Amino acid sequence: MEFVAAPARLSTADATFEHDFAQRLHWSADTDAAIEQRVADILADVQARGDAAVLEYTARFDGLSAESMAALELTQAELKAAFDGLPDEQRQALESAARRVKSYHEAQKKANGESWSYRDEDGSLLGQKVTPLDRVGIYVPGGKAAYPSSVLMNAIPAHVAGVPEIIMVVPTPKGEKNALVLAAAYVAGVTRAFTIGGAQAVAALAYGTATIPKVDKITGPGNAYVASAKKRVFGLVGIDMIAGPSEILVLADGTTPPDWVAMDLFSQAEHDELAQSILLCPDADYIAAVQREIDRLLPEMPRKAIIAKSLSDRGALILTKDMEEACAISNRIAPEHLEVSSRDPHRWEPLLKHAGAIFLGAYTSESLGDYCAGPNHVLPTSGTARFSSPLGVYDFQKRSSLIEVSEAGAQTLGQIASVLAHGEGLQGHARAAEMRLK
Ligand code: HSO
Ligand code: ZN
Repeated sequence: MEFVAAPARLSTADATFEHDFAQRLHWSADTDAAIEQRVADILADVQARGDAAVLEYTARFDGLSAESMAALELTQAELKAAFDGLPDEQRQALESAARRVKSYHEAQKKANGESWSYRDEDGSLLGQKVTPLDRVGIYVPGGKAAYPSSVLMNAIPAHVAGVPEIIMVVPTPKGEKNALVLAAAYVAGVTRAFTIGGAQAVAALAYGTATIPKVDKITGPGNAYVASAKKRVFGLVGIDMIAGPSEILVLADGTTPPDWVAMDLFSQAEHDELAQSILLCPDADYIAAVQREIDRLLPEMPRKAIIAKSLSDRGALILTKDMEEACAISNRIAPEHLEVSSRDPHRWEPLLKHAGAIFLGAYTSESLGDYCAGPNHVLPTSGTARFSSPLGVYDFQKRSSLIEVSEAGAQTLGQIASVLAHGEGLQGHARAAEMRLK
């Protein structure tokens, strides 16, 4: 079977551009009502029956039967054995990636994850105290999207934030364990791990069972059932985000070898048929060259069927008037990953406001960011980079305000508060402030 990857060819000069552009970008995260109902039932059942319900669903959905939940726990010795059993090359790569991801998140913590305070003119202390969450749950998908790199990207920021207990769940259909996922859990410092998944695992983490500890927040990607379960337990626990299919947008000035750009477009397209790869470029000849490289390289790709479908259904090669216009369109898309494949990326970077991660220059392949550059690969998708940020240390911390009013401060603030409290008709508030006035 021959596959064809035919991304839409758009030009901002065309009268139909706005219409075609809107059609390409459209993605609906609508969940199906049948899934919603099944998830609601599973959550209620796990809440009522705990371990017994989780064991039943695990046997039914994953073909993994066990007598007790304890039998589905992966021991630290098992995680370590998985790590020790890897080929040297994989062990070293995991460790190097983990080291770099850790350094990056340590810098992030230093820059915006520390407590602070100041004193005002009355000597009152005002500040913010940052504390880690006590216990978090990390959902790691099984099957075709079992990514050890995602174990690192979720667990390491939690660890750096100072979370003392990190509970990992990973569906393990028929009991077939993924050694790299287990090894990554070992390297990243996961506290406990269970071979459970789906909505039942999210429920177990959110409500707690006799065996699975109740967590304060659940992070990590998952299928439609997991996403729906996370939305439903939000409020009882925190969640990170509901991530959509992967996206890459390459902003090219035409100076990068076109086969590099073609492969970068493939790198996200190969994740999922719904993934989106877009090229924005002011040079029509270069766009044609990238399409030629797409055609040449596609047959070599093991995942060519997925790539061809993703590029043909959701991909686009867009000709712009100039680089400025390309930057403006990129901001409208607010992509998960944005590559500025240009000779002078720093000229364009100030114009780029909305993107989960920005990769500067021809050497900065997005795939390096997926594994080992250091920044997190859990990023806002579907335009949500307009208002949200990469997963980070801050997602595993919370802040408490600190206030210590001095005797002098009680006079200054007491008068203001008293006036406003009377204005709101709240006597108790007013008198609490007034009692401290001299
Ligand atoms: N690009 C994905 C993350 C990933 N890639 C994991 C490879 N492994 C996030 O959009
Ligand atoms: Zn990727």
